[in-house]
Amino acid sequence: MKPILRVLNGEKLETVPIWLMRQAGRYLPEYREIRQKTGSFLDLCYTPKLASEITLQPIRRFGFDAAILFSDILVLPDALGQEVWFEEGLGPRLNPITPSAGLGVKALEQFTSGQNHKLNAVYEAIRDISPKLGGDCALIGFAGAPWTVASYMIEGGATRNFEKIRLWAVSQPDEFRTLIDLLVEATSFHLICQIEAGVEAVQIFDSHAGVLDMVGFEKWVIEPTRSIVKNVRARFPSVPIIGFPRGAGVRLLEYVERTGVQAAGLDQSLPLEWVSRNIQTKVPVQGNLDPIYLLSDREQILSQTQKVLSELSGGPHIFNLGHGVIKETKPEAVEFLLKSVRG
Ligand code: 1CP
Repeated sequence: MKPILRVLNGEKLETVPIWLMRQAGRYLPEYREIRQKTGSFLDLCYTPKLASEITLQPIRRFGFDAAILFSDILVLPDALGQEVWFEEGLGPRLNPITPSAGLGVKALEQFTSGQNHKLNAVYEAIRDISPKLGGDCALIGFAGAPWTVASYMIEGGATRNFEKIRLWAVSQPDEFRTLIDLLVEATSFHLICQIEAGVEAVQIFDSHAGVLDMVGFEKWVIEPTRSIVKNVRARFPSVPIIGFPRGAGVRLLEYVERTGVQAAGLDQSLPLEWVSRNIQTKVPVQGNLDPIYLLSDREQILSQTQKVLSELSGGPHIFNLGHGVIKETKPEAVEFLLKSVRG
């Protein structure tokens, strides 16, 4: 079994396997070159040959233990019929949905029946990548969690306060639940299709889980994730599911226990001593190194990497960052990180 999959199945390995969130992307000159030649970011995601090539770029350059499919969490609302585009410097933009206008169930039916299915290009990319990966490198698929995806759908893009979505969730919880239920179905379907196409593990990114209070966290992070895990397991009982509820803090414990994810992603805010006692005794863990260290000097990269490695040495561990690689990161720093982890 490939090292990452062994760890996800609970093994503790002498040499800790490594991959990085956003390991493909703008810090790599070979990515920028393709990006410049192609119309839009979504065109990259929907052109299987390009998405495949970009997925493989960091594997060729660094030899990570896993490739993460090059795509985005926002292909889902796009495929459901909401307009999504990416503006240079501004990030993702969407035509925001409102409680009354909402998204219809028809969109979901069309989506899950495969008619006008934009995401077929994503699955085709997976089928292109799989045979090109070396023996020990696993392919990871992913989706955004319903709360995080809904935040972009309702706010219309990146936001600091998430006030529109938080207000909608507390003032019209029934309508909001309809949206979340729709996303649970669509996300489960999207993950299952990725596994059918060849990914060997999946990660659920809940990047904005941390803005909710405890009531909201239960309803809109834990419950939907638990349903997705159940749906995917019903089809593929043994494909590992990694949950990454960023900003969950101590609620990560409840998240792990109640959602049933097979491994936990760690943001950089979590104290590793707490993680090793409370989380790593239950599931394999991945992450935590603040990506900012990769913009710092080698001494810091080495010492902080060793700190993470030693604090998580008591159980199954996959090395990763606490969030995505920052665009200004030098490829040499990533190279050095890999050397530091592999010794
Ligand atoms: O070239 C460009 O300008 C596009 C930059 C870019 C890239 C490389 C975006 C826009 N998305 C991606 C790829 C991407 N997004 C991957 C590919 C695989 C890899 O990790 O290498 C993945 C897994 C994502 C997931 C994603 N997209 C998340 C979850 C993880 C996280 O970063 O918290 C989120 C929140 C998004 C939305 C998104 N897409 C792009 C940007 C800049 C953002 C974030 C916007 C914000 O700050 O809210």
